[in-house]
Amino acid sequence: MPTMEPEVIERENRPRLELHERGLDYVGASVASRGIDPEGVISALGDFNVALPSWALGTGGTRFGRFPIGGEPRNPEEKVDDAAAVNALTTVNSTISLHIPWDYPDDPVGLRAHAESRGIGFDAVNSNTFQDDPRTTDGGRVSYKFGSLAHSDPAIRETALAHNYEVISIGEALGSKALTVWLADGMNHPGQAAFRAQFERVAECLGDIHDHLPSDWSLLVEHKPYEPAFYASVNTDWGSSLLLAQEAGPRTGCIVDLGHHLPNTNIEQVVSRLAMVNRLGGFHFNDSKYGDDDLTTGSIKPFQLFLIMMELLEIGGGSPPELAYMIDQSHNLKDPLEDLLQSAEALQVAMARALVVDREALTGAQMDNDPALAAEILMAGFRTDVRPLVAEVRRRRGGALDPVATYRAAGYRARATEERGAEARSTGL
Ligand code: PSV
Ligand code: MN
Repeated sequence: MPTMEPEVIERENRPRLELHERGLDYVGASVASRGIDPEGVISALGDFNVALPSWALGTGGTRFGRFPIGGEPRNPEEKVDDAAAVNALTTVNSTISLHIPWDYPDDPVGLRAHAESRGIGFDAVNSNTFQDDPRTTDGGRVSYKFGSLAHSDPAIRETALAHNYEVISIGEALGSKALTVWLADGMNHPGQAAFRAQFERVAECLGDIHDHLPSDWSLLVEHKPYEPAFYASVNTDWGSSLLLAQEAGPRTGCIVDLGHHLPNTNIEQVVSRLAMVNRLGGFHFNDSKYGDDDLTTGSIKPFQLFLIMMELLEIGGGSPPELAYMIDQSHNLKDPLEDLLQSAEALQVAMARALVVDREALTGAQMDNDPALAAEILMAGFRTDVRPLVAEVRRRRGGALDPVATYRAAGYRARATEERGAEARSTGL
């Protein structure tokens, strides 16, 4: 199995170290001048772990095609290996989120042991009732074409519930602590179904799932305005998601996927509102230009990402709160591992920028109704080149100063391709 050897990381770090240390001194001094301890920033960043999605370790595609890259992981074990390679470089992606049945583990206990040996744990497990698969559709006897938890036929709702229960038991064997439910249920045509009846069926089923959870688990519900339901999704927006979470039970939180909002939605405000009522469950990070584009995190709207991090620090009292953080992207052109490395860096950079904002001064400017000063303080954080702080987190934990360059120098993709084959295909959409 291909691995990311510490010696290679160390070798690649060596020539970069001097410049890194100079940058670190500079940013440390500039942050300290704002009364912020750079060591506190480094430590908070180290605690900000973001899970990797099993389905994004291979190439993604669109309905117009897919262009596999070679050496893609062929099973959950190989996906864990690739996650471990990413984590060896970044040190802040030590968990993986499995999608069932895309990543149906034949031996969950064995998979867990394999993951543990690679330093990888299991984040939320995801059920899938948006596709027909004999393993989720009662051996192919039912279809989710017209919905799953919202379906008018109780037998189909039961089948979808049984699938969710099975995913929970797989997750228990893996050591997961949450189930994420994203539903494709809705309508493609006006008049196709009744809004209220669909919503009530989903709410009731989510309540059943909630009550089925092990006592230390939580349920995460994820909204999305459209696709594949192009007229109306049942869980269409954060308001619907909040209502569903409230109806389902106290251990239900809402997932905010950055691509699942109508254009120009103020996502940081959504984050604040959900947190205010204790229903912010976590994030699916990606970026979006037009819709659910699943592009590299921070590549289109880095300022939005920074403002979301500002809200997270507000919620966490100055450090990232404990939520389910995950990357959810589709890597159509880039090597998926390089795209994940870039996304991990973007998340750390956005969080670091928020951590170096002088929050006390910002609150003062807000209370004094001084928007110009508030902007100066906010932008001082956003404009700080925090990359040495982020790189220092990695360096101290044996990670790479330059993850993408190190990944390339290690020849990981070539080794994976040699081992798994140029035609190896990963499961996922
Ligand atoms: C739906 O678009 C989504 O964001 C959900 O999280 C799915 O589980 C994931 O993408 C994978 O398709
Ligand atoms: Mn998502």
